[in-house]
Amino acid sequence: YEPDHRCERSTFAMSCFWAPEAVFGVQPGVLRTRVGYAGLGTMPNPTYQNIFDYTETVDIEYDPLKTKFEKLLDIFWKHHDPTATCSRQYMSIIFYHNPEQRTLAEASLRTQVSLRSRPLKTQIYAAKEFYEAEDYHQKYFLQKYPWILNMMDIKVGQPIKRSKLAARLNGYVAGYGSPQDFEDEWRRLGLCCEVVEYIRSIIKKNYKKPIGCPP
Ligand code: MHO
Repeated sequence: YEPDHRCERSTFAMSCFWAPEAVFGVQPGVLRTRVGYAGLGTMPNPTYQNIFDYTETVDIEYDPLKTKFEKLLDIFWKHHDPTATCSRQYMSIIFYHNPEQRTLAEASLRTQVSLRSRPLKTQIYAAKEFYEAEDYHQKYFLQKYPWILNMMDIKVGQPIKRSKLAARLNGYVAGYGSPQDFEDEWRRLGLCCEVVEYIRSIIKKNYKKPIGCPP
């Protein structure tokens, strides 16, 4: 696959990881997404059934010339409730990968504290081990549409985790990308007419009431 000359990572935990992967996947400048487990656990190799002290997390690769960490932070705050009391599995965490991300994360937390009346539960940690989740959690919403995966030759497993196309389509089918965004970009994505038609119909149904995580 083509290497990315500009690529940075950002990592967030914001409750069930299915929806955040879709939200971030469709943002301009986001290149790849995958879901997994990170945070306070110390045991090796957590799984969904045996998550130990880890937290559901989304890991993002982005092009820093096309989006900014600040923008991703805005999305983080907008798409979950950082004041909610949650179990360890569903904590609100910003994982920083370098000192700049840490500074920006801390500043944005201070801003949020000043804007909200309820105390925030969000933690800021240095990014450490990220354990990929099981295949069926990756691009969870897109996997509901095996016909699309088949048409675009996206295989579940390593390919769907690395696929830039899968990251975007997962966001669109989940309702996080607008019809206009899709019209502007489908040609660049290399989609054929039948797939475009089908995804249009799904966006029409899901946009503005995006699919969140069922309990
Ligand atoms: N209530 C959902 C949450 C899934 S999310 C990956 C379920 O148990 O299926 O935690």
